[in-house]
Amino acid sequence: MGMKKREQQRPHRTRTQRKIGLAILGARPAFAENLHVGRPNIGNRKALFRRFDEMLRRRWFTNDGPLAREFESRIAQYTGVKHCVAVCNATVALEIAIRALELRGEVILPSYTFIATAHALQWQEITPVFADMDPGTHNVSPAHIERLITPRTTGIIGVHIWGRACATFAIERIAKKHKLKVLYDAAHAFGCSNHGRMIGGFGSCEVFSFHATKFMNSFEGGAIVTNDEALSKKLRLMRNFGFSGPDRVIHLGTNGKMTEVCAAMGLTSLESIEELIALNYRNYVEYQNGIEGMPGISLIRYDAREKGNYQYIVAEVDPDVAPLNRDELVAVLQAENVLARKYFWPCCHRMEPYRSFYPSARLLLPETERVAARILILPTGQAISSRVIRRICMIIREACHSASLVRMKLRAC
Ligand code: T4K
Repeated sequence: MGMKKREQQRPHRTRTQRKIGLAILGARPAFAENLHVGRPNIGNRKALFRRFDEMLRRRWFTNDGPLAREFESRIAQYTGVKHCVAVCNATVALEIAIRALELRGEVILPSYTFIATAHALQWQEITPVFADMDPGTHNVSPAHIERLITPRTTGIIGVHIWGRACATFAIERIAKKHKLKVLYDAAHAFGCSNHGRMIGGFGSCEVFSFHATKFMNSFEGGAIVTNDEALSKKLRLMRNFGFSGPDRVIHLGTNGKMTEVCAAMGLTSLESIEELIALNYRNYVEYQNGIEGMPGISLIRYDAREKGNYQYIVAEVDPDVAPLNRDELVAVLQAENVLARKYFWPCCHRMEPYRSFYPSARLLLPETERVAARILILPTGQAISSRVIRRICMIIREACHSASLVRMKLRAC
């Protein structure tokens, strides 16, 4: 695009928007402290400390304790799924689920996901086969999945990126046709729905993450949810070394147990879930208003007919239209102590060991390559106020307005 056109597309500064100095151009950073993406939310502290006290009094800290059991039954109830197996984190949960489903050979998954999804396969010497995304949803493309199926394929892992459900019906149709198993990485999707049904009940099982950076956290933690009773029993055994009772091991297993401290935090977070979602939604709308009208910059949309958790503020920066590209905006924001992130860049196929295994994978993943270079994640959650969001949006607007200066400065650096 020509320089003149770019200049015309500069965002207009209205009379009420005063000019602000930019740290990248030498002004003082807008924020004295770092603003993180993924700053943990904290529920009712009194309730949390009460749970810690009870736990200390009981001297029962892990191994299927009462808090972990209560957490499991609350998660099952909340998602409307019959069985929940709480696990120490979602990565181990994925590893256990993959093994319990007896996946082998090749498993198809998106490259546009957190590295844990791929590692959980490779860790067990299963070949992850990366499929391209649908750029409209950022989720894996079912059409591409079907093209990647070989006689060695045993399963598909769909990932509900940003809490927007992947094309479960299409994926499950393909799986049925080719006799494959389906597991969903729902690390982003706790509290979200798909066609009016809570995520958790799709595929053979689904895995949630309750990591500290997730809007609903248990410090570290995860859960596998399923409506399949036999599978839930197997998962439970595998999570605890295969013990079926004292001194009796009947299955191969690992240590994937959730501790009582984590369950206490999880239960307390769960009690605040509606508040946290409402807060995330308010933040999302505030960002939406602040970013509106900026050429080439938009927030991804969530389907208002579905339940969402709005835990990620995902901006897409079109480098052909926006005055600054994604990487330039990240540099501008970081100078102001806004630690915006580029999730999921580089995508899995560009990270080791996959990068060495499949040096030309990018040729098969054009949409993933294109979209991953445009995504910018902004801070949200309890740690961020409306005033802070307005300021972040003003910084972006001002940087776009002074794009040539900013670019010159960045080049000089
Ligand atoms: N599948 C998907 C699709 C996932 O997104 C994830 C995790 C998983 C599977 C695996 O789930 P877990 O096994 O973790 O349960 C972070 C999280 O560590 C990771 O859980 C999450 N996805 C991913 C999207 O984000 P990093 O590498 O960005 O983490 P880090 O250390 O850079 O932290 C992110 C930001 O949060 C930083 O700016 C600092 C801030 N932070 C972090 C922690 C831990 C805090 O302010 N306080 C904290 O306590 O992966």
